[in-house]
Amino acid sequence: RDMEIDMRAALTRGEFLLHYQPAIDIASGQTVGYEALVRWNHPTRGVLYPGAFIPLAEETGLILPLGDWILNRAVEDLASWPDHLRVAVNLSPSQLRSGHVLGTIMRALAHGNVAPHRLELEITESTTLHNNETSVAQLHKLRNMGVRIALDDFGTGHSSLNYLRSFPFHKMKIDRCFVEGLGQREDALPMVRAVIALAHSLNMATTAEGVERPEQLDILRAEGCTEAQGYLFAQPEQASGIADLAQPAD
Ligand code: G
Ligand code: G
Ligand code: MN
Ligand code: NA
Repeated sequence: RDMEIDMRAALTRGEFLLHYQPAIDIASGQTVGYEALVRWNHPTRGVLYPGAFIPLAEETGLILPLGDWILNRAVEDLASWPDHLRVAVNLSPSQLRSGHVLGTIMRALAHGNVAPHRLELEITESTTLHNNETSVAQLHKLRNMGVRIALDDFGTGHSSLNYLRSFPFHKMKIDRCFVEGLGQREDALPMVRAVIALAHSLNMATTAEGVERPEQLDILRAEGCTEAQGYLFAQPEQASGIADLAQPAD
């Protein structure tokens, strides 16, 4: 419970921050956007990663104010970036179930005067999503506005083929456990190839996560994967440390 009290205080004290990791278009080599990843600069425990506090935030309902803060900050940051860049924000299922995320996003985009297609929402499968009307209705409205919707962590056991039928996602993010073995393990390539073919046959773009070695990128390029993210390109870091995020002077 101490952690819950700390987390409430952290929101008012401004202890949360976002790190950004680039997504690279594989064909052109250009950065096309950044995924926002939340961190908590805890006063005594140092910088905490999402695994250490998101589950508790979900249990206690604090994910709603925290999620709003994340969306507002990410869109505010995006408004200051060059127009060709997107931001991707991870959503918890409970944020969608709550029903107010649509309003938060519409206000944030309007306030920053940001085109909706520059925002991408990353959704992980949860069994509650397909049979929850509020979640599905909001996702459809967001998609109709032009916001992009990505299915995160595909293939991890939280996602199923059936899930792909429940919503027309723009993009599939291929979990790094599939990408890891490329060029090293024989079973890696057939899996990645099948996942890319499945996504593309459903008109979804693909992002390979956790790309760490040049040989992985070469294979992904040959397989027609759309985008790549991983330590090969950059670790997540604060926006202020990323040169590409400065507006070009004209
Ligand atoms: O670097 P990393 O430890 O940041 O992120 C681990 C996982 O935490 C991500 O895969 C993502 O699912 C989750 N995560 C990161 N940032 C956010 C966020 O802003 N909101 C939610 N709900 N989850 C996040
Ligand atoms: O689940 P989600 O994909 O949203 O979170 C991405 C997570 O993966 C973050 O915790 C991020 O720090 C981590 N990550 C990003 N690139 C790499 C990589 O190349 N290798 C590894 N091991 N982790 C990565
Ligand atoms: Mn993600
Ligand atoms: Na992921």
